[in-house]
Amino acid sequence: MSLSIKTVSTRPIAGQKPGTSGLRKKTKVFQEPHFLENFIQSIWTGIGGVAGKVLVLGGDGRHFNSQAAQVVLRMAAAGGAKKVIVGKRALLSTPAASNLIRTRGADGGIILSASHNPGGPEGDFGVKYNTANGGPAPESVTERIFEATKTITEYHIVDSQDVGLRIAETVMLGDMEIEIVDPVEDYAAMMAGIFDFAAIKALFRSGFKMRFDAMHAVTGPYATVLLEEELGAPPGTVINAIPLPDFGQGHPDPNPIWAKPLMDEMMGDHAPDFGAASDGDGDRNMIVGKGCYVTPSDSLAVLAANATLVSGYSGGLKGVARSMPTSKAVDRVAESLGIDCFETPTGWKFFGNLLDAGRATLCGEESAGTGSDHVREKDGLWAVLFWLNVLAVRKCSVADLMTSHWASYGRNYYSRHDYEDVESDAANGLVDHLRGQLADLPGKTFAGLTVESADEFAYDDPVDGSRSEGQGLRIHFDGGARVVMRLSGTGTSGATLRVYLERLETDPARFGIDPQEALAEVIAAAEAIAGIRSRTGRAAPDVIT
Ligand code: G16
Repeated sequence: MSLSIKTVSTRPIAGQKPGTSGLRKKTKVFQEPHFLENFIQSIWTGIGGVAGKVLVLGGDGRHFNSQAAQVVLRMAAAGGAKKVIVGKRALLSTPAASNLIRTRGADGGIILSASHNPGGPEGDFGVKYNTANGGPAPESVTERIFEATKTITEYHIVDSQDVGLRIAETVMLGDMEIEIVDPVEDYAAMMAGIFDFAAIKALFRSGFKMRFDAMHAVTGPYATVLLEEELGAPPGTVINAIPLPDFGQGHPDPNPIWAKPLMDEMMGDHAPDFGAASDGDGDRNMIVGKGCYVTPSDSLAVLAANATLVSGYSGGLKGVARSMPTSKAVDRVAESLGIDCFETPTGWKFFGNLLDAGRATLCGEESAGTGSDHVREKDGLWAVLFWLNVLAVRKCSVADLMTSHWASYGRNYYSRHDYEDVESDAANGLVDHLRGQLADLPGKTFAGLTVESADEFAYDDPVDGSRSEGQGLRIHFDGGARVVMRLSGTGTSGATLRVYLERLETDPARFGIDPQEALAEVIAAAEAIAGIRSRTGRAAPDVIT
């Protein structure tokens, strides 16, 4: 049955340039007339039309998720899409969406999420397009989408009622098929194929205790099925398991600041053996042992060093990759394994070519993202299961595992200082000023540290030869310490300055220092070089992770 297609006149709306990970704006902005529709139509234009294509659709369940999903369905039908595979209630975690795109041979997918940004009417919303490999669209595609947003004059949408998305079934919207799927099933099956579930079950049977904080976001249903139903962790292991449109008014970013209740429990006297959390759309993770927080950079290094203990990676790693600001802990593991370690710009999309070409198996970012070639997104629960599998085999605590890891490779003390919602001109002024100084920095000493080299990171993709410039300012000091500064590409108001600080320690007697203390000189040098306080008007960072 054909439905009538409405053609709606519109005009370009400023500010629709996709950032580090899709388009993110205040929810209210997305709800303004034509804003969402303009962007979706521009995606169709940017990908050469949607006619005859198969798409995957889902989101993290935040406020406006359901309404936006209905708009995408109507516009896909109007554009002549053949089929949309959509998660029940329009829910899909980002890694589950990536998996579905790949296993179903879809042409691409739309993910409705602003990831770790808060949700709700006053929070943020986002839309991301992923390509047929299951990964975030590369810059060449997002550029075409952005170009289309600047010239759009009309969009097309079918006239129809909302499609019921509560039952897994196949329905038609005009000539377009809609397959509504259980969001968890395929993902859980994939995890069972990678990890040794019997070993993890035995770990839980032995009395191993875990707490997983789903932060009222999309991983709740995934974690409940996998950890409690399939792996036998006691009920109550997963907390905040029901996805809520405003994430229970929380900030679904799994780090020691925003997952503070979990951190407090893990640092307390009666802490479980293992704690973990995930973010709004399920691609980030936080790992914490009893009394022992593991930085995302260290987590990547530990997974790389122990990968062959896990059946899905028992054949070894082809290579590893990390974003440039991520600590160099994994570099040392790669060196000892004799495999390549690639350094990419911030943004998961930059790992796609390396994974597709079989040059990297594991990837990770300091921003709580870890993943592998099983999908083309970072994957929060996958990282948690990986850790559980390693602990089940090594039969030791997280703290002991970290101590032995540092004894082998040294400890990369690491911290990120974020200055949020800084006035854009001030933030750009700071970066411009620092960029102007880079050439003169080598040889100069700040807070006792002498600059060895300083530059602005540019990435030449070794697979397709594309070049991405302006990817962060980096200052290396004699002795291996480093400061990186860049502006975030995921914020929705003002600018967020990220200052990444790192120093390698090889003396085992100094492995137990508080990271802020261990990095005190590096922090002071960053301030002396960039004048962060005076230029931002802030006495201290808003968030330290
Ligand atoms: C996104 C990207 C990540 C990036 C992170 C932070 O994560 O997918 O690759 O590291 O943002 O980016 P920025 O420093 O520019 O804010 P997510 O979890 O928000 O999709």
